[in-house]
Amino acid sequence: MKVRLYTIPASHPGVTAQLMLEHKGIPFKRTDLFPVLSKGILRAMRFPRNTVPAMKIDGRRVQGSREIARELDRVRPEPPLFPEDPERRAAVEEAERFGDEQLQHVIRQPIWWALRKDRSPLRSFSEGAKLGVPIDLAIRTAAPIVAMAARLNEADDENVRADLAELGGMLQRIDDWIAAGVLNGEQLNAADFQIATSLALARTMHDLRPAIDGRPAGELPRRVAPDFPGEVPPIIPAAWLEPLRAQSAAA
Ligand SMILES: N[C@@H](CCC(=O)N[C@@H](CS)C(=O)NCC(=O)O)C(=O)O
Repeated sequence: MKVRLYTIPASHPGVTAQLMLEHKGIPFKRTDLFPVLSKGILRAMRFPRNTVPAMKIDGRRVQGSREIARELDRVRPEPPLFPEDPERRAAVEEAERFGDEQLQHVIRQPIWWALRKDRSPLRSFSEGAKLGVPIDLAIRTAAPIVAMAARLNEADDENVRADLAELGGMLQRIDDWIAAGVLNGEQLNAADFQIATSLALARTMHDLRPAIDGRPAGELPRRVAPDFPGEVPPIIPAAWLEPLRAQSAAA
């Protein structure tokens, strides 16, 4: 089997795909793309959409973290990423969809917002990156890319404040799934890989880490994605964090 994964350094769904490949024991090569520029490159490579993760597997193109999970189960059934029992599978798929369609973006926006304000954490996110150019050069020339990525992701004050107000409820939902045995069970599933990497990216923000670490949701990224790169020193206004702090204290 010949597999190449296309991703962006520290892309949370990109790491999801990578961890699932590793979990399956499938050898693969990885190409890291620059954010924003990735969009044109993926189109030029005839992927149907312009986001990572994207994967070529024996010449076939598979794009999207959820599509990749299903393809990996198809080509290498063991260990399975979805339970066999239909009810349990439906629960895992619901959690996975939440991770993909809701949680990912609620974490993506604060990260781009923070990097736009201060690019110095970029180096920590580029740990182990394979961009094809020296990391120093990539970081020195990153300002327009970061500004564009923040704009394309609508990472403005208003949206980030709304994300942070929503995050407490999302963490509670994850705690509930863990309590119900849907997440963080003995055998890791596709939803674990999907959600853990968003939580791991959130934990890179020192402002968010305390609200995550003291609860069941905090165990998932430390178990599933302990090597997730990146450190973002405090940068978020205290008032924006208040709803999250209050929710975490209540939990
Ligand atoms: N939710 C989808 C899409 C993921 C997505 O939006 N990926 C981002 C990186 S985290 C991307 O490719 N962004 C393009 C860019 O930053 O230019 C998935 O899980 O596959």
